[in-house]
Amino acid sequence: MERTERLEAYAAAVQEALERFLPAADDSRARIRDAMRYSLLSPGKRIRPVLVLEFCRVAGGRPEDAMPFACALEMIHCYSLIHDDLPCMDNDTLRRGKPTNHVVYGEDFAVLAGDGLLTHAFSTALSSALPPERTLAAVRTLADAAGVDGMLGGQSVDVQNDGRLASFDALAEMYAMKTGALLRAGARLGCIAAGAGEDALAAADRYASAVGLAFQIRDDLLDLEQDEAIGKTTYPALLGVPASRARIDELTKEAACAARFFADPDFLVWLAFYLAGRDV
Ligand code: GRG
Repeated sequence: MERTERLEAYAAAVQEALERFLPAADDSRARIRDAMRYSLLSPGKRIRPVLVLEFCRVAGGRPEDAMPFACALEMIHCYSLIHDDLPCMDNDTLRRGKPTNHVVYGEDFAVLAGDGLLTHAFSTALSSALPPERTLAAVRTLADAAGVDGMLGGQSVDVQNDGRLASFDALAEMYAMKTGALLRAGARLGCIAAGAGEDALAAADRYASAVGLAFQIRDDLLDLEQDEAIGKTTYPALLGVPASRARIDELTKEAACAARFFADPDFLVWLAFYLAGRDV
């Protein structure tokens, strides 16, 4: 299968599964269900679930067995975007080419939709038919990645410092939590679903750590092009644009090297380069 075809096939399978895991219903809670579906089903790149499915495949499992973990991770990512867009955070009005959740449903329902997705992520992961010890490890991975030692921790450091970090190391640490934690969880969840050993988990972690930082530096460069993040500590603000681009190249090569632990790494290698050059 061509790499772009594989990416599209994964994204389509995720879309169909998300729809299934989050059914619509014309009941007294139709509004909260609608608010959750509005953001979850809107067209994201689905990078995190794609990592889950592909790491499951390269680690010797069947991608479809990892789908509950993949969808759970996308639900957590989507909750974070809804809350990040709120007036009390970034106050954004557009996301994935559409009005943000609070613009459509109001701040109250946007908070509830985020809470609903976070909670539903755990029941989705628990619906896995894999052996219980794998499901338990996946739930632990999701909780750790989302919580104070992961994405939420990174977001709170960012908010507390109003986007101005004291040092390069502090910035890198904040990014590793805010953006890196869910990407690392994606790679890890795929390996867990496949029942892979510690060596595979370590290679997956190296791959996703490098891809995660490259992804975030790319985001900084995109923000710079669009005059966003003015006055904030970012990679290009600290290192300059050429050195930031060079760092993305280095990290992408590191990711490719880590992917070669697995027998069939072509798609992961391509994905690392694709994400490093993305324009959205
Ligand atoms: C509010 C608890 C809480 C956390 C928010 C993820 C996050 C933490 C904030 C998003 C800020 C941001 C734009 C970070 C840059 C990297 C990033 C996570 C971009 C969005 O992810 P994509 O590009 O989005 O994968 P799509 O829409 O494709 O899923």
